[in-house]
Amino acid sequence: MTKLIFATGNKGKLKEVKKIFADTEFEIVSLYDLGVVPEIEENGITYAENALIKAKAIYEIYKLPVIADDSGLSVEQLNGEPGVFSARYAGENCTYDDNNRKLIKELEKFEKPHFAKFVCSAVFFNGKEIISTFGEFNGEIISEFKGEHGFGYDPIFVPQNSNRTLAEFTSEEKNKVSHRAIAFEKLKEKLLQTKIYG
Ligand code: ITT
Repeated sequence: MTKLIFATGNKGKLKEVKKIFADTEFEIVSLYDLGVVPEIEENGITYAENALIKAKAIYEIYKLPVIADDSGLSVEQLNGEPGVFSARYAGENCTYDDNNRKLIKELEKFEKPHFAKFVCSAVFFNGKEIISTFGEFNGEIISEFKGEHGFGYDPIFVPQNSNRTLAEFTSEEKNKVSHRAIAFEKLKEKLLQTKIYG
């Protein structure tokens, strides 16, 4: 097995990405497995920059191949917000619930539907090579919470052509269609094609 450290403190992401790599020769090692989940300052302007900042920070500690993702929600009527600030939309140390309530409140003054998309920029870094991929997932934000699965904005995000929120999807269903699934499936393919890992 080839070890790949996943540079995330987000357990929801970790669960999803572990499943995506489950059928490969890659073993996803989490920061929790390693016992330290460092605070990394995400001061990039784009998702791709932030993903690489996380990957490089963890590579510098362990000198092993790393994958990372930076992701978020872009709402059309809010000109793309919360965007790269999705994790801290309602302020430092806020909960997913705080973020969802703030978003619903912000959207009260706009007509429905509130079109939105999740985006995910995934990256691999092994000290030399960088591989980046991207995934998007369209839907709309609703003003009530539904479902118990997933994390983050999933309970208020209804994917296009669905009548359920993403939190009502099972993890298997979400992992077939989500922004993260798209980005990491592409990353997996590129890693297998190029054989540069290690
Ligand atoms: P790491 O940086 O440690 O990976 P994080 O949660 O801070 O974890 P990001 O900076 O990439 O990750 O912010 C992503 C935020 O966007 C996340 O906290 C959610 O609020 C939201 N988000 C991203 N993907 C999501 C998904 O699949 N479902 C729901 N919300 C999502």
